[in-house]
Amino acid sequence: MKEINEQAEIDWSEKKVCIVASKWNSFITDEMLEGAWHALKAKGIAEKNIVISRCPGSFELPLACKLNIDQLNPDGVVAIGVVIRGGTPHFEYVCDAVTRGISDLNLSTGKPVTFGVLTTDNVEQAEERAGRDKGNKGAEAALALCDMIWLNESLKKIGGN
Ligand code: DLZ
Repeated sequence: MKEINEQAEIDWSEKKVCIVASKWNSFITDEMLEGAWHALKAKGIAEKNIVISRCPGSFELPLACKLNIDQLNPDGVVAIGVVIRGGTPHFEYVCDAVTRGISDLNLSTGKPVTFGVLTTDNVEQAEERAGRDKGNKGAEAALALCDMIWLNESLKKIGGN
């Protein structure tokens, strides 16, 4: 059995990452964006290599991430949004679209796009997950992205590309 070495070297200062945050529920997405930014900085990614942009709502996240990939060619993207259940089926439609859109984007572009999108029943649940009681899902998505970038780099080395 051949297992990839967990200690494989990677120069994070050379990596370029985009964070795309939705403006809808920005009082929560801003906290998640900050969490993601700090997590990337702590990893060693240079400030100049962290590009932040915003889109109107979570529905627009997949295209906004794709535009970042097409125009900036980053190593990966963190998508940040908050969808809160209301009294109409809108919640399901937006959740469906953003989940499928981001998942498709990973496969169609071959670039990691991680899912920092909260889908909650109410504002309290979202706030808890944006830096209060239950961690910061923006930071978690940023670290997941670093894991995927690392995996790609490690496989590249093994494959000799
Ligand atoms: C319209 C809408 C609603 C009702 N709720 C949310 C939400 O909870 N979270 C979110 O990110 N976006 C919401 N939106 C906006 C849609 O994502 C989208 O921006 C609009 O339908 C315009 O395409």
